Amino acid sequence: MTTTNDQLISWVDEVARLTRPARVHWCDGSEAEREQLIAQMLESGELLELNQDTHPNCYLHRSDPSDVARVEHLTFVCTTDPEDAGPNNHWMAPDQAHGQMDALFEGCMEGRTLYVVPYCMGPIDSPYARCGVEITDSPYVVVNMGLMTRMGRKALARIERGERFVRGLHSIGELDPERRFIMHFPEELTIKSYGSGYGGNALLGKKCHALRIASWQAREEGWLAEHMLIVGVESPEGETHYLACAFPSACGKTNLAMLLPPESHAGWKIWTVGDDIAWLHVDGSGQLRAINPEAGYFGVVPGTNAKTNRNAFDMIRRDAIFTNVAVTADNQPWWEDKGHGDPELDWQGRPWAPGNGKAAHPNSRFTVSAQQNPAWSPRAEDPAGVPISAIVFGGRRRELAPLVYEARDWRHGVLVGAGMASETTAAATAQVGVVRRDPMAMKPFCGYNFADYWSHWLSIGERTTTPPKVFHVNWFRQNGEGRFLWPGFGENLRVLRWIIDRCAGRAEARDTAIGWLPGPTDIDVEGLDIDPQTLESLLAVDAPAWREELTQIGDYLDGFGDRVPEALREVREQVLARLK
Ligand code: GTP
Ligand code: SPV
Ligand code: MN
Repeated sequence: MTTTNDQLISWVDEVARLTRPARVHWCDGSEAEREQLIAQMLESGELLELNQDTHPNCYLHRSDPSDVARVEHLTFVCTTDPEDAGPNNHWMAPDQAHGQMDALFEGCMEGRTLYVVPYCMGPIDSPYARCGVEITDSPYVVVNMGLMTRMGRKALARIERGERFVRGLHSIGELDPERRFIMHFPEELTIKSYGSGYGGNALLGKKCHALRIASWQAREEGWLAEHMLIVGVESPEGETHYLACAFPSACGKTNLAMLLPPESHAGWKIWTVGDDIAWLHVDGSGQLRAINPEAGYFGVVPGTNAKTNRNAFDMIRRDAIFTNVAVTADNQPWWEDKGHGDPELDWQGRPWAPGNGKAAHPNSRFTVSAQQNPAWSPRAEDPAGVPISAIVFGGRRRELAPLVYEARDWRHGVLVGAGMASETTAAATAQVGVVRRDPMAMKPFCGYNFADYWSHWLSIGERTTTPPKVFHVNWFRQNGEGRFLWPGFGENLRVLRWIIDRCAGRAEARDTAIGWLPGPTDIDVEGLDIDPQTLESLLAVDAPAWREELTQIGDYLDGFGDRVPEALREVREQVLARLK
């Protein structure tokens, strides 16, 4: 297989001259190709077979121990004008970045195969979908891209019809953290990634394309590329609302997108459209709609069990790739809070014993096709996407942020998103558990200046006939002993019900300084083991602490200077005034 697209041919030739691979393989995305790649990786040891009786077609990949998460400090946005990248990104001049990267890529594929991976982000016949081509020397990346995107012939056919495509060049290099960079050139729709084989650093369709480059394209073209799950909530009466929810990495998107209604909620159904990324458009009638650009899930493994997320637990028992989990004596995958079994070898393949710390890496992941999700929504293939009733922001915050509140209007909602903060997690290599500002859960992913991004968000609201309502949730409040106050997981449906009822004008709320909050009887807690004081503290607004928060948000916005939209500053002052 090759192509009729001259631009693609000359780019592949140019890259091959630079990287000097032993051979070039054009990926067609077929089952035979996938099987061949898996056989080859079993042979080389890049994949290990898991117990095929209990986990048919499941494999384990152990990544380099220094290469287990995204590397935000090595991720750059390279725009001509540094102001376009903004204080939220690391910046390097495009010429310098190309020079530095091309020096790393020189000869790096000697003895290896160069894979050309055409892919489509979004339903293959959707006008909202966008294509890309990733060149990589990692068969693990190819197989993961095959699960995570519409990869192969059909994507290439779209590109051959003449549409612009994102060029992503990737090599695992020497997997040396000192020779590792993830560079984005949004003006050229180009990505260069060297020295990592892990997730968001290497599967370039995901964070690099569908968020950093796409957010830039989205601003130019008038849409939004967001770090959001998309979920359909169907009531026993058959009414379905779709919500788009932005939570930072490892803060509950996959779990909420696949929520299993608790026994108390017979008749409710949850439909997963997407678990990580949403592309949002205002349609011809002024309705906000969303597609999921991805076709699979690259999900956090630890914590997944029959109680927290039965659907995910079942879904990963076949045709899944596990990265950095532990294994049991009979070669089944194992992780913390799996609920049964014991680890024999840890994620690095070392014998594990109690007291050795975690057996699975906290950022260990599964890769599976979305079609394996029992709650997968057929609307995920709808080229027009799904209509969005509400936007929900959320963070992981021990203190302060209540279980749920509603912004007064779209402008206030944009401030709520811009002012988000959350505790850091193992999804990125840095300190875990420190609260940091993470606007719209996009701190690591917005491909341009946040100040311009907030202006763009404001303009999207103006283009809708009725902007969706905006909410903020926090499943992660803790008591003094570090115990979660809210049961979370399936029980989060109770909060989604209040959100939907607010959208439909059916639910009560009380007016507070930070927005609309449910009163203690507005959320259905029947059958839940939660005492009234706990519920009260989950729904309390601590005015002095919020004054401090709004002051900090003001300082944060000031860091973006004059480009910050005036409307955002005004709303912040209004909220602060109400708190006094
Ligand atoms: P990324 O894939 O990194 O973007 O993460 P994500 O936002 O999809 O997070 P995910 O759903 O994988 O959850 C991350 C961790 O949070 C897992 O260990 C979950 O078990 C845990 N978690 C998810 N939802 C809840 C909840 O409602 N309550 C509590 N206490 N923990 C949760
Ligand atoms: C995240 O970190 O938000 C992820 C995992 O979804 S990764 O693909 O590594 O970015
Ligand atoms: Mn994510």
